[in-house]
Amino acid sequence: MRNKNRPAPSADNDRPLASRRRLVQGASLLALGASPLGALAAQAARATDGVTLADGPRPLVRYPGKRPLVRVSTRPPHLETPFSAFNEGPITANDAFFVRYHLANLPLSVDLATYRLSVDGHVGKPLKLSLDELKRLAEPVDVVAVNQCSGNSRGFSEPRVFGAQLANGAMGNARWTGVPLRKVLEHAGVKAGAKVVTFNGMDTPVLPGTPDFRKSLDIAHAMNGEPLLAWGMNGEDLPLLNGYPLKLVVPGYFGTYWIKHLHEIEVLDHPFEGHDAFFMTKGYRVPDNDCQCVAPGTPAAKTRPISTLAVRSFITSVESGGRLPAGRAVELKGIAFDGGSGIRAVEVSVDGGQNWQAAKLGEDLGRFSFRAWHLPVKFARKGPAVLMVRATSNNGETQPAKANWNPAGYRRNVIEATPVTIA
Ligand SMILES: Nc1nc2c(c(=O)[nH]1)N[C@H]1C(S)=C(S)[C@@H](COP(=O)(O)O)O[C@H]1N2
Ligand SMILES: [Mo]
Repeated sequence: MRNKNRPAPSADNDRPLASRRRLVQGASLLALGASPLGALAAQAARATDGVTLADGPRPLVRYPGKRPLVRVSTRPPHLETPFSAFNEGPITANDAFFVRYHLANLPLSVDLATYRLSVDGHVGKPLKLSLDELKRLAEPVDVVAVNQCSGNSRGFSEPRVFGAQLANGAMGNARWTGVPLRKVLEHAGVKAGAKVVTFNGMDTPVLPGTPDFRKSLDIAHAMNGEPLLAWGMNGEDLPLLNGYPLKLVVPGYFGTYWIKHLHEIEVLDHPFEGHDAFFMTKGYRVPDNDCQCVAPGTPAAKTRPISTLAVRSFITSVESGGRLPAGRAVELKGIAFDGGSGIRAVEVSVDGGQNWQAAKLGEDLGRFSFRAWHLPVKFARKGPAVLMVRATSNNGETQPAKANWNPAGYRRNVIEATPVTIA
């Protein structure tokens, strides 16, 4: 039961944490010295990202190691990638990658001399590893995978839903380098009867009543070779705000499982329950049915933890309200992705969904990655036009024409419509 004096924990389906307490001072985020985290965000030159949702215009702000990003909230930092960054290619640059935290006591620096990853619980040999020891534990592997927030695009939900009003910038695609979680668990010797594996990062709640941000994976998933303990992002160390020095990467799964500043792994021989399991048992849940949706405005009778990404696609070369020339070839460009079967086809409509043409797919960076697409089109007439894009995955899933709705605004994947002017 929720204590009345307790602030509501900020799951992506909940109201943002409202606490007036100042952030612990004294640590330093990169070279900025001892400053409250809020002050680390400098207003960027351009005022807003041009998207206005229910919370009003969204300023661009600058954090250490980041280009100007869209401010969703400051404490804890919640920053979106400006949509134009997705037109730079299928890999999202580290300095453009979105940032999401639930707890305001986040590590402002991490000292590798004292950092340790612990692996314990239902194992034969508990481990305490420095980052160097982890790197030597197994052959490093790479995976290109999309990290997308469950609530990405939630701000477009109709009727409106609670939670951070996000546009489409709470996603990104990177090449992650690390060791398979399986190798580390094998090293620790998972005992018979293991059920789930839990993950915890170094960030902690400001108030004692707020649950810690912990997530879990079923033992079979944890051992299937896909989840990675990653220290590398696009060939560099993880940016601090994206989880330095170590992040759990769960290809195909929503970002909520991708624990940042990972320092505790625990194997359980029983279900993960209680206060510590808030973000599994109360937050980040979807209606327990095929569409993971309910009739708009209604509650879900039965829920389950959110899991894999739904198939999606975007036009990136022109944004809503943009202008394109009439009478000559225009190259439309964009991205598509799904939860891990890979993209089979991308189709584009330039007439509001009446006719569809197949786009050309770009380089295949792996089934968990953004897949670039492009298509040359020509507009004969001047005036308004509505562009649309629709992806189909290798497992046959395609995007709905009408948005699915659920109370948290999770997993939105409606076919995007981009109104433009042909001039
Ligand atoms: N330690 C920690 N890890 C976390 C979170 C958090 O609050 N704390 N938020 C999760 C959520 S909901 C998302 S969407 C992703 C965002 O990853 P990013 O900030 O690296 O983009 O981090 C996940 N991992
Ligand atoms: Mo998220």
